[in-house]
Amino acid sequence: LEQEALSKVEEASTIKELQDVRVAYLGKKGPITEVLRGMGKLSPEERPIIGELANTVRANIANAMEEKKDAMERAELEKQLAEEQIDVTLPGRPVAVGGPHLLTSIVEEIEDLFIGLGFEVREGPEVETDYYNFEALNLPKGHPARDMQDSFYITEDLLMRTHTSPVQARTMNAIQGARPVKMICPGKVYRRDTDDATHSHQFTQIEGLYVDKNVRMSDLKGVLDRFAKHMFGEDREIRLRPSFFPFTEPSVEMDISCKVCNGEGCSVCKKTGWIEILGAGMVHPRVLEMAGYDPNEYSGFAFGMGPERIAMLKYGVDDIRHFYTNDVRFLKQYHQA
Ligand code: FA5
Repeated sequence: LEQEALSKVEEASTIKELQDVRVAYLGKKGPITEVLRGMGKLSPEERPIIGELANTVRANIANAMEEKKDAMERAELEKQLAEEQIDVTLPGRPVAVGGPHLLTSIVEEIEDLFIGLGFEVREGPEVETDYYNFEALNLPKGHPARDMQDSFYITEDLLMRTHTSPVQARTMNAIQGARPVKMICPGKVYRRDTDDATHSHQFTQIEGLYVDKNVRMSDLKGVLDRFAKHMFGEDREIRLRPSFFPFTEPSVEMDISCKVCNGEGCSVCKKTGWIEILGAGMVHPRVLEMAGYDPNEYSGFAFGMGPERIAMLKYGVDDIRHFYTNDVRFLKQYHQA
């Protein structure tokens, strides 16, 4: 019996089979239990001999099972370890890493420059009231200059802001002439412009405003000159041309001298050698007054630029739509390592 059971244990190839052998030989209905149960019928001389024999057989079978079970578990573990082995010498799989959008990088670069010049960064709502977008900027209802910025209206009094200039009005209005202001405001703006290589119906602007006692046009020119040289190189010149904005007087547009250099030398990027990048001027006395500043005491300058156009010039991007179509091949070219 013992031999038979041991060879069954040996043959068992799964834990389940081993369990079956245990039930068959050592279980309640198994032969050994039966022998032990029948002990009472034996003579007193036979009892210890048979008892001891039965117990030994039981212990031997149980030990063999235990060993077999251990061996099976070890084999299972080894198999698992072999299957799950990691080859640390294999090359890693590259993970796709994103990076800031070119426009984000340009805006941050401009912000850093102006923060260094003492400007605070402000924000304002993209859904704006007619009052702040136009009226507070000296553009009353019916003013023909409203047509310069064709607008997306939501209601009669609410629209998608057409420029970042309302944030000037909001900032000054909150202070009510109590102290100077020196801020820039980057953000999205919206116009009913037809999309083409240099126009987008939604684009970015960065507004700048400096109001204090004795702020002069030469301060504006100095700040803009620093900006141009920082963004495009120390050899760049700026030129201010007379222009018109209802919220500034006098108003100017700023051109920057532009050279494009390649292997064959340098040439100017436009026939004139100058390219326009922003609008600016001295804050109109009416605008100061409406926001609670005394124009006899305070003066200021303001400017508004389009960072897409600046990035296009700086990096030779030929179409503004590249900023908004999210073609990864375009975006990747400008990721810094
Ligand atoms: C304005 O929006 C004035 N608020 C700027 C200003 C601020 C003047 C403060 C004076 C004082 P303008 O409409 O010219 O001005 O737009 C300013 C800049 O935004 C332009 O120089 C250009 O760089 C950019 N821009 C204008 N329209 C578009 C467009 N459709 N797509 C992309 N960029 C545009």
